[in-house]
Amino acid sequence: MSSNQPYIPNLLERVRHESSLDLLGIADVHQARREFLELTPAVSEKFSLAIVVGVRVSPTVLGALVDGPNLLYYHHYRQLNFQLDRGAARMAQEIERMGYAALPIPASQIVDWTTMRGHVAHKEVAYLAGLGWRGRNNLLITEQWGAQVRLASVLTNLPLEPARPLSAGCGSCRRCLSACPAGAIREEPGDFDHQACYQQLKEFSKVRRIGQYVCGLCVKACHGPVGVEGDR
Ligand code: B12
Ligand code: SF4
Ligand code: SF4
Repeated sequence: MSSNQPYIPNLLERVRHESSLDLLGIADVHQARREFLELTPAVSEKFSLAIVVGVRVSPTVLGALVDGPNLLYYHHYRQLNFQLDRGAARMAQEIERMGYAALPIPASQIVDWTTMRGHVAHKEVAYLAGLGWRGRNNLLITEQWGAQVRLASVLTNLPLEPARPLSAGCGSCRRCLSACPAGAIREEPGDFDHQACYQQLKEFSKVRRIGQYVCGLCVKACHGPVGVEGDR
C-alpha cells in the first residue's frame, strides 16, 4: 500500500476536477467523530480523517433572490446536492478500490429531526480542514466566495496529511445581519438564533411553494473576498 501514497493527493485532485468541485480539504476528525450520528463506535472509530468537498453556489442564481427563496434557487440547491453526492460517492469508490475504507456522507440529509442534525456536520469538518471560519450567519465562510459554497464529506482511513483550522474571521463586516428577515443573525456567531431561522424557513416552505427548508438570503449577502479581521 505504501507505494500508492505519493499518488493519493493526485487521485483526489483528479476526482475533484472531474466532478467539477471547487474545494477539497482534509480534516482530522478524531475529536469530532464522537458527535457523528447513526454510526456505531465500531464504524466511527475506523475513521480519523474526513475529506470535505465544496462547490460554489451560483452568484447569478443568488442574484435573482429578492426577499426569500424562489423555485430557481430551490432547483439549483438540489442540483448542487446531487453534484456533491456524486463527487463524494466517486471519491469513496476510488479510495475503496485502493483497499481503504471510505464513507460518503450526504450533502443534505437530516438524521435526527428533533435536534435537526445530519450524520456529520460538514461546516465543522470544513472548518477543521482549514477551508474557512464560522461566520456571524452560522455558516462556513471561505475567503474566496464567502458563504456561497455547499459542502459534503467522505470519512476515510486513507493515510493523508490533515490541514489546520484558519485563524481568520468576519472582521468588521456585518452585511448579513440586516439581510436576515428573521433577525436570527447577531454580532457573535455563538448567539445565532437557530429557532428564529428555523421558523422563518418553515414559513417560506409553505408560502413559496417550495416544500423544503431553504432561504438563501444570508448566503446571498455573504460573498467574497471577505473578512480576515480587516475592513471590507
Ligand atoms: C439540519 C440542517 C439545517 C437546519 C438547521 C440545523 C442547525 N442546527 O443549524 C435548517 C433547515 C434550519 C438549515 C438551514 C440552513 N441551511 Co442547513 N443544513 C442542515 C444539515 C442537513 C445538518 C446540520 C447539522 O447536522 N448540524 C448539527 C449542529 C450541531 O451543528 P450547527 O448547529 O451547524 O453548529 C454547531 C456546532 O457545529 C458548532 N461549531 C463548531 N465548529 C463549528 C465550525 C463552523 C464553521 C460552524 C458554522 C459551526 C461550528 O457551532 C454550533 C453550536 O450550536 C447540513 C448538512 C450537514 N450534514 O452538515 C446543512 C447545511 C449546514 N445547511 C446549509 C445551508 C446553506 C443552509 C441554509 C442557507 C438553507 C439554504 N440552503 O438556503 C440555511 C442557513 C441557516 C444558518 N444561517 O445557519 C449548508 C451550509 C454551507 C455553508 N457554507 O456553511 C449545509 C452544510 C448543507 C450543504 N451541503 O452545504 N439547515
Ligand atoms: S437562512 Fe434565512 S432566516 Fe435563516 S439565518 Fe439565513 S437569512 Fe436568516
Ligand atoms: S456577511 Fe460578513 S459578517 Fe456575515 S458571515 Fe459573511 S463575512 Fe461574516
